[in-house]
Order: sequence, then C-alpha cells, then structure tokens
Amino acid sequence: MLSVVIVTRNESLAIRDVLASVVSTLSSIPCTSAGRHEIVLVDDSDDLSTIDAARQALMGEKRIDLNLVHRSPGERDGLTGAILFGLRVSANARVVVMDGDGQHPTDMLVNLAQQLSSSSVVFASRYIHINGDAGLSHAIRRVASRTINRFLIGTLGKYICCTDPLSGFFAVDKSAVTLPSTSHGGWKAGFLILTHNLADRRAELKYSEVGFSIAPRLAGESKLSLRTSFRILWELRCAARMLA
Ligand SMILES: Nc1nc2c(ncn2[C@@H]2O[C@H](COP(=O)(O)OP(=O)(O)O)[C@@H](O)[C@H]2O)c(=O)[nH]1
Ligand SMILES: [Mg+2]
Repeated sequence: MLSVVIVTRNESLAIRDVLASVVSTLSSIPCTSAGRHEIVLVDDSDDLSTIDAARQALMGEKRIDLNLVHRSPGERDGLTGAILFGLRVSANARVVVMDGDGQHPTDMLVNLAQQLSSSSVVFASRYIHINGDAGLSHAIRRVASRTINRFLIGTLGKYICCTDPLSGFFAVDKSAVTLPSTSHGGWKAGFLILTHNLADRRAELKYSEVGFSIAPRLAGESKLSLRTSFRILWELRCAARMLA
C-alpha cells in the first residue's frame, strides 16, 4: 500500500487534474486486503480555494483513504516542513512525495513504488533522461539547478550515487529511515532526509533512483523567490554539514 503526500500552496487551478491523475494511477496499483492506498494533501495556501478544489475533486472517492489538511498560518513551516508533516501523518510505511502543480508525472508512482521493495529511499531524477529538466520554467533556473546539483552530487558521492539531490519527487520507506526533526524552513526535504540518514551511520541506506522528465506547470506560478532561494542555500549548507 502506498501513501502519496502532495504539497500545495495556492494551486487551486492545478490540483483537480493532479488529484484525478493520482487517483487513476493509485487505482491501478494492487493493494492487499489488509490495507488501502492513501492521499495526504498538505496545503499551506493563503485562502481555502485549493483545499476546496481538492475536496471537490475527491468527493465520493471510496477506494482510497484521504487526509486533506489545510494548515493555519501559525502551523506553517515552509515546504520542507510541509513534506515532513505529510510524511509523519501518512498511514502507510511506503510514501511518495510529489508537487501539486502537475510537474511530477503521476505514472511515475508505479516505478517509485516498485523500487521501494528493494530500496529505502528512491529519488525521481531529472538528469537521467535527455532534457529531463526541460520543464523547469527558465533557462537560468536550469543552469542554477544543475550547478548546485553538481556540488551536492560531490557531497553525497562518498556514500551514494545520486544524480538529482534537489529533486522534490521521491519515495521513502518510513520503516527503514528516520525523519529529521528540523526543517530549517527550507525547500529540499529529499536532500535533508538523505543527509540525515547517511549521517546516522547505524544502518546502511539503500538508495536508488528512476529517471523522469519534469513537466511544465499546469497553471499558476512557481513559489520560488529570491528569499526562498537563500533559504534553500542555507538548508543545503546545514544538511551537507551533517556529512562533514
Ligand atoms: N504545503 C506547502 N506547499 C508548498 C509551499 N511552497 C511551495 N509549495 C508547493 O510545492 C510544490 C513546488 O513548488 P513550486 O512553487 O512549484 O516550486 P518549483 O517547482 O521548484 O518551481 C508546489 O506544489 C507548490 O504549491 C509551502 O510553503 N507549503
Ligand atoms: Mg513546481
């Protein structure tokens, strides 16, 4: 059984299609009679339009368990915090984390779930398929992402071969990893989880990855700002230092 954690901030225009696609893919993944697939939505939007659109899209859904959370301003602690929250509250041990803007193709849920039978962390990487990062909004963004990626790949290289440490599309087996207790208010939960578990060398981390091509947003705009970019750099520095 799989839990899918979807994070949203002001995605009322995209979330219906994303959820319809997640439901359709999850329904194609067999589950045992003892359990059910789950969708966990962690919404930090400024208004209720995203969560309302999600509720409407999932109305009458009986095959999948639903946990739709709209966090109040006082509860919000950034994108990494939202992802860690979703991971903590998800009912199944095997969890996929994905964006709610349509950039993460839902057919990849099947590949990620399959890989989890032999790995404890699986990243969907934009740098395995040719031009897998073409769906990123600007050329500058692609260059910045590739440059930071190269540095982080080096940081992780002693332990694992990871081609896309900045990916926000990943899967974890919660029974085989520990979740960080702090989010640094940042954006890159996957990298934080990797470094946290690699630094805790009590157990070997079974890591693997699958290639995918990131799609353009269905609607709306990226929430990445100059301020969040500095936060990301701070978060990456804190996470990378755990391995020093
Ligand atoms: N819950 C939550 N979701 C967020 C937050 N910031 C961004 N998101 C969502 O995280 C996903 C990735 O953000 P996005 O702005 O698309 O970043 P980009 O894909 O790197 O350009 C999208 O689904 C956003 O709606 C946040 O603070 N809290
Ligand atoms: Mg996006």
